[in-house]
Order: sequence, then structure tokens, then C-alpha cells
Amino acid sequence: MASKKPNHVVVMAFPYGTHAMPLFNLVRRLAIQAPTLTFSFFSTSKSNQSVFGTSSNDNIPSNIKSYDVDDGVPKDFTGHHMAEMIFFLKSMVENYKNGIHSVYGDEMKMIKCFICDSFMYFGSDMADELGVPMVSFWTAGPCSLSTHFYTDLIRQSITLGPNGREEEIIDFVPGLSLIRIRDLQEDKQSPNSVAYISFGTLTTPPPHELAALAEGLEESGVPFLWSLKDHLVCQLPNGFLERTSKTGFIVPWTPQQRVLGHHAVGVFVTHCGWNSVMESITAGVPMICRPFFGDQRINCRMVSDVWGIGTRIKDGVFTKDGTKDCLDMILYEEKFRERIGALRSLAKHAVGLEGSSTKNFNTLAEIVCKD
Ligand code: U2F
Repeated sequence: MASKKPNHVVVMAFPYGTHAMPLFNLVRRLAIQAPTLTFSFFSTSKSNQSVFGTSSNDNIPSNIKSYDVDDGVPKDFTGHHMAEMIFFLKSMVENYKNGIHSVYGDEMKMIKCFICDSFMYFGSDMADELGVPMVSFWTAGPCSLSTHFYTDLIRQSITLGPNGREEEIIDFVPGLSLIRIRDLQEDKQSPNSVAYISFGTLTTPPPHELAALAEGLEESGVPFLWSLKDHLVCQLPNGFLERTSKTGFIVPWTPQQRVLGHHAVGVFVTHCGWNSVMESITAGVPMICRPFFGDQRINCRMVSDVWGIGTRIKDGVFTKDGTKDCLDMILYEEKFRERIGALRSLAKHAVGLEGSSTKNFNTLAEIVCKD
């Protein structure tokens, strides 16, 4: 790095699927065309071995250097490759940044440009920090890219979920006039089929209940999204993450209101914190309640016995069978969804122009604001 003029191009590959090789092929052509530049190719060691170690690549220009980035997978991990990818995704931002900083150290100013697989979204922040361009490299076709580019428009247009509308064409997106809703990338789950699990900000079920809940979910086969703090993941049964890697996803925090508003979510497993109950009602998602303390037991009673928009977990604590039974009941008995639909309309009305909440708010504002 003797030259003062920036002459390094940092390349960030996504190491799964056929992502790294097409990027490498592009970089190889650029490297031949621009022999005074150095191309630093960052990927995991497995990916770099397959890209740089294959015989067809024995003619690698000397101005491409490969660097291995930590893949984030624990050393003794032997599970499914999808679970491996989740470890990778969780740590990739930090690992790529560390990898690049450890190569460049105080010489970050030698970087003149980033070329990143489009999945490595954080490349644009790194480029912005250095005030250099970032080229995003999309490895698939332009039509699928267009569906990402117009995601908001597509979501707004099919906001009620694709059910029954699969054959409609996406003619509001340029170039996709013959593409149908059924051709779009999966969000993956059918309407009202997914369990969302969260116990709010304060509550954690005891370890044996966490394990029973996990076993019940696994045995039911119900797809799930679970908001669970990282330090609690180790309390889940051995191999649970790998075995459910195709049906379940665990994250430490979710945008809960948006999650509940997604048409695929069919049941909310909750501690019955008041905010969660309100958010579930306004999204029209029936609940499985496992209250712990304070107002949660009363909230649970309202949900299950008064409003009939959910059920208390069988025997009051999570067991494998109780969890399975409750999931079956809430997901497949329509009455819960019908009742919460009606309550949702009332809630909407209450915050409308003439609604009781609006009137109450106006009264409050008069009291607070009066001179
Ligand atoms: C206490 O309840 P919590 O704060 O534990 O639970 P909630 O009232 O249900 O509020 C949780 C909020 O956190 C959000 C969720 C709610 O707005 O949308 N959230 C999120 O955005 N993402 C996540 O992954 C998880 C949660 C108390 F324990 C209860 O008994 C009371 O009823 C409550 C209100 O006083 O406060």
C-alpha cells in the first residue's frame, strides 16, 4: 500500500448459494482491465476455497487477493446448513467490518470503491463513511430485482394478502405485466398460519416451560417467529434450532406491531401485557395466554372468558401437549378469529373521528390545555 492514491477495491461476497462465483467472475474481468488496482475479495474460508481453489480458476490475476472472514458458526456446530446460515447472518456485519479493518487498519483511505453482493447491504454505510462509491451486485435476474425495488408498492397493492388473488397480474410494476402474484418471491407462509411468540419486555418463562413450549411448537409443525433474548436461546432443547430451521425463526426483538399486522400471523402466544393485548386486537390476531404477574391474569381472563378471542394455556403453564392443543384450537377454530375481527372493528371505530377514544382524548386535551 505504498501509493498515496486510493487504488484498492474492496469486494464483499455472500458465501452461500451461487453468489460468490458470479461476483468473482466480474471482479476477474475488472482486475484484468485495471492491473494497477488491487481487488480485495472478502468471503468466508469455505466460500473462498471453492471460488479460488477450483482448477478453472488457476488463472487468477495477481491483483486479486482473497481474505477469509469469520463465518460466525460455533466450532463444534454440526447442524443443518440453514441453521449455519442463521449464525452467519447474525454476525456478518461485525465479521466483515472486522475482516476489512484488520486488513486495512489505518489505511482505510486506500479504498477507492466497494463492490458488494446486494445481500451485503451494510457495504453502503461503509462506503458512505469513507466517501467512496459502492456498487451493489445482484446475482439473480432483473425481474426479481424489480420486485424488491417495488416492494412497498406491491405490498400496498396486495395488502390484504394474496389469498384468492394468485392469478392477478402485477401490471402496475414496469416490465412485469405478465407476472402474477403467485410468481412473487415467498414471504413463504399461508395466511393465519404462523405463531408469533413474545413475552414482552420484563417476563421470561422458567427454563422447563421454555423447553416445553419449544417442544410443543416443534411437534405441532406450526411455523413460528419467536422474540427471545439471545441469552435464553441456550435454554431451548438440544438441536431444536437446527430441526426447526426451515419452519421457525428466533430473534432477540421484533417490530411487533408490524409482525402482528402481517397476514401470515394466525396466533400470538403472549404473557398478556396490556400493550400486547391491544396490539393483538388491533391486528385481529387471537391469543394463547400465559400470564405471569400483575394485571396479566385479569387481561388473560378478559381475552379468554369475556371477549372469547383467545385461550389461557392449558393448566396455566406451558407443557408440550398443552401447547400443541392450544395451537390447534386457535389456528383451526374460526370462532376466535371472527370474534377478534369484530372487536378490531370496535377498536378502529373508537379511535375514529366520532369514536369514544377520540372524544376522551379531546376531553383530556381541554382539561390540560385550558387557560
Ligand atoms: C408490562 O408489560 P411488558 O412491557 O412486558 O409487555 P407489553 O405491555 O405487552 O408491552 C411490550 C411492548 O414491547 C413491544 C410490544 C409492546 O408494545 O409491541 N415489543 C416489540 O416491539 N418487540 C418485541 O420483540 C417484544 C415486544 C407489564 F409486565 C404488564 O403486566 C403491563 O400490562 C404492561 C403495561 O403496563 O407493562
